Amino acid sequence: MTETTEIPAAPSPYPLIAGRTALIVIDMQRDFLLPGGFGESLGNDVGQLLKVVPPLAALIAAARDAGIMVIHTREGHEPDLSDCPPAKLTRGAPSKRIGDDGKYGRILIRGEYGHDIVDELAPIDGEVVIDKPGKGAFYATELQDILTAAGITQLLVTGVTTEVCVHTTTREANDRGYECLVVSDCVGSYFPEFQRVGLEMIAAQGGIFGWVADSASVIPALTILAVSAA
Ligand code: C5J
Repeated sequence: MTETTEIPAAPSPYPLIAGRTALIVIDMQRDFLLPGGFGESLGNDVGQLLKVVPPLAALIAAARDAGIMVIHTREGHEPDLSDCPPAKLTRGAPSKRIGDDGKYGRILIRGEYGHDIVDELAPIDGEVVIDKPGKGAFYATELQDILTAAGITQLLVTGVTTEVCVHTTTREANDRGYECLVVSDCVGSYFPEFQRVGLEMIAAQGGIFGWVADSASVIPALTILAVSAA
């Protein structure tokens, strides 16, 4: 049985370890991705994020087949905004703010349609969904306790946006000792330049806070684990 395999990655091969690996899917929420939603109301091109959906759906399917734990996150706040710092709520001059009524319900508010994950990537029964008030998935959440209880040391990181919540979560995880591989075509930014530089930053300096590989490199390794586990 193969329990460890290597994924070709930058800056060096990444150790994929059965039973110690989780796939984390960050903030693939309607508010960020759908036309007419919050992301678009900020002037962003949501097409840059929507193109992540097909490769990420394939990666999630491969992870499920391999028995890899899949964890989803959602950025958002309580209806009374008690967990939204004023500095986050009032910053800038957007046409719509967190908590305002948007096309998909109150923006980034838990329980609203827009706050939930796009249909194509919906969690299945038994998968963990972390509701986070911040950009990082460790801040003010139960994520670390869940990973510790499951014996997870390796994280495959996906979702949006590359330079904000993906970076923040990867940096938080790296500081806590997790080995993070960011899957390049399964993360997305509204800004192509941020996508390119954001990925380069992770693997620079010998992998300063992680590894980077595309899903075409990750899925075959997951398939090896799936076949071995069968
Ligand atoms: C942002 C996120 N960009 N999920 N959220 O506000 O990256």
